[in-house]
Amino acid sequence: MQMTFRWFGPTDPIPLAHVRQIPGVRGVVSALYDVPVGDVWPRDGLSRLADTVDAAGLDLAVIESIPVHEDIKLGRPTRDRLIARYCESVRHVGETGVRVLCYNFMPVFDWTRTDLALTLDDGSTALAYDDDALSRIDLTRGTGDLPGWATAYAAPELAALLAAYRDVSEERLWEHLAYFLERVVPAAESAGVRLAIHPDDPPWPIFGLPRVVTSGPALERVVTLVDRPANGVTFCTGSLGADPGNDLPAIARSLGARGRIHFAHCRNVHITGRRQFHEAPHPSALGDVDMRAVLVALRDTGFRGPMRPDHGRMIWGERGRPGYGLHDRALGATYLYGLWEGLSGSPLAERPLR
Ligand code: DNO
Repeated sequence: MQMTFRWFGPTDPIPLAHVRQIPGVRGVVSALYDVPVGDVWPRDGLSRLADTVDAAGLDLAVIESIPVHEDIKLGRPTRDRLIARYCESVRHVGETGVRVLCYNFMPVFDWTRTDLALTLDDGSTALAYDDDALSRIDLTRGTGDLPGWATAYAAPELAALLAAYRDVSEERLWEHLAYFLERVVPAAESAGVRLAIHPDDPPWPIFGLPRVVTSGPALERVVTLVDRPANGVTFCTGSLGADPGNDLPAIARSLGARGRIHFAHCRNVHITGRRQFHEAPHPSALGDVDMRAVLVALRDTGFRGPMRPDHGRMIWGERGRPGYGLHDRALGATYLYGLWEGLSGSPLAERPLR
């Protein structure tokens, strides 16, 4: 296992020098944030990013993510050109020496929450989701009202996109994912890159849009669509863990045994109702994810890939990008690192600092 930390590039308020000081963290998870969706990711931009990370004494371990253009998810005729460009980006990722590429196949919206700063008992704030609150969000005004990650869409553009998805059933979305993977997996394989699909977050349909990567059987289906080692998953405990029907250790065990977990996102959630949850500190006892059991499953199946703490709360007065402050994620990394050391029976391959 390699402990990593997400960094949002030079505009991230957290300097790489601080990431370097988190015990055991050697890998960085990052992306190019200035490439329009659908364009080829330039090789020189990627190597500049890798050099910046290198200069801080860290290693660019994962690209998260190259967004998949909506036309690909919609199965529009333009998809062939867009998929060819995606393959070229994947080649460039491989040429930069990065071995893992995380991506997702969620229509229109990436991870979605209804509250970015729910105050918990200890005074910290966390991201939260409530399906009833979601149903009150008015999308006729575009994405303006939506907290979270959303790509900004003006009202007419969003309305057109939502209308286009009315013809895309879950089965159609699966076909479009298969079409994409049939072309991208061979490119990844020859570039020496492992693809790691991120589960849908939350793992159920939102705003009437289909979402299919929501469970263990769904992840098994993804890796079977193109049954090659390069076609794997990001095992995200927080995304899958929002659905109490998902048995996380069992899913990790089964995908891990197939050698298809290429990246692990570890985060805890506390489920407070039907399709209602908030994020929690990483340790098992503080939420509904049995982190220890998940890590045991990863250990037993020989997981060797990058792992990162996922969303943290805002603590100690920190202000920053929701879910991506420094302090709580650093505590998460340290907890995960210790848990892993205890479970694996030996320290990670690290050297003492001078
Ligand atoms: C949220 C992240 C996701 C993830 C993408 C991967 O914080 O886990 O945004 O990066 O879904 O494509």
